[in-house]
Amino acid sequence: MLIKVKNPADVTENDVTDAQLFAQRRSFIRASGQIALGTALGTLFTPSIVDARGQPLKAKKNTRFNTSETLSSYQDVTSYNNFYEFGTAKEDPAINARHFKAQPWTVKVDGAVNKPGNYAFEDIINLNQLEERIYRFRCVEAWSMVVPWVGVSLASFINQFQPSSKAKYVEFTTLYDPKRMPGQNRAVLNWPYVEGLRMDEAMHPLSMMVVGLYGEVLPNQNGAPLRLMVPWKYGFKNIKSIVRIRFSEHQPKNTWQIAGPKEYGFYANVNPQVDHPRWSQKRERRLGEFLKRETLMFNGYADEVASLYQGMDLRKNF
Ligand SMILES: Nc1nc2c(c(=O)[nH]1)N[C@H]1C(S)=C(S)[C@@H](COP(=O)(O)O)O[C@H]1N2
Ligand SMILES: [Mo]
Repeated sequence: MLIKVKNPADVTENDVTDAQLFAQRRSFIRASGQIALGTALGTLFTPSIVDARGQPLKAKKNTRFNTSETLSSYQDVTSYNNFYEFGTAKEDPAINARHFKAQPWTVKVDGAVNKPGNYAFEDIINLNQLEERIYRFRCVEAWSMVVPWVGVSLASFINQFQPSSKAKYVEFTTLYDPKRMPGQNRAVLNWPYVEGLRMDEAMHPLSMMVVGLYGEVLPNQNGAPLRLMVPWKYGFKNIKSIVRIRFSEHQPKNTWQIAGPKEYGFYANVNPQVDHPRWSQKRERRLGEFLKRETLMFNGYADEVASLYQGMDLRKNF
């Protein structure tokens, strides 16, 4: 079934939070004891749930991908999330994904590829070859953060499957399991969540397959056990909890494009000159900061990626 939602901001908590989920959240907030109120975002209500930090991961700092900008706090990065499979409010994923089990995990690889198959997570991610990269991250909703991600280059990850010359695009799919992902019981999006990249975007050195952050295993709410990080694109391209990777000749339809084709395109490159139909994209609020800052073309990665889009009308290809 295909239900159209206008955009994340238009879905209020009341629309999507049933009584049971609400009760669960209340009792959790009571149990957690500590509640952080009044963040820079004003109305945000953030229970402090980050008590069980993840397992440490060994990762080599990749100094080529760095920034002198202040890192967003671990607390912000792990408690202010978009992951509609676990609820549509920013604090929902941290609460509702607490007991999600991201192991064992299998990824299906198919389509235009020489080594298709069902792969165990351990067989496609070498935990001894992880690197840390600090990237800016910019949500289409005009908030942003700076995060030390841990993972591998998406190119090296993809190359192990040997895509064929017919592979012009790569499509990623999130787990569909409403028992484990309670948000999928509501038709707020067309499940399962799907995203895609053009092959040259996927193979770009900035693109990353992420398995951790802040030197630790990826928290469930951030997309455990593996999610994309393509830092010059809006946040929604960075699909979480991936179970399928398909190579194809044709441009895939991504979930947000299906939900609102006038508002969300395939490319979703951060572009301050092209407004969202209902709000400006010129500025953004960095989590933890009060004053807005200017949004940079391609999220500040123009020198690296602008050539990928040479000759394309970025107003049409938004
Ligand atoms: N499967 C899935 N992936 C998803 C989403 C989602 O709802 N489901 N939300 C996207 C959006 S809109 C954003 S901004 C980022 C948020 O990532 P973070 O919670 O790690 O900051 O995840 C993206 N990936
Ligand atoms: Mo987003």
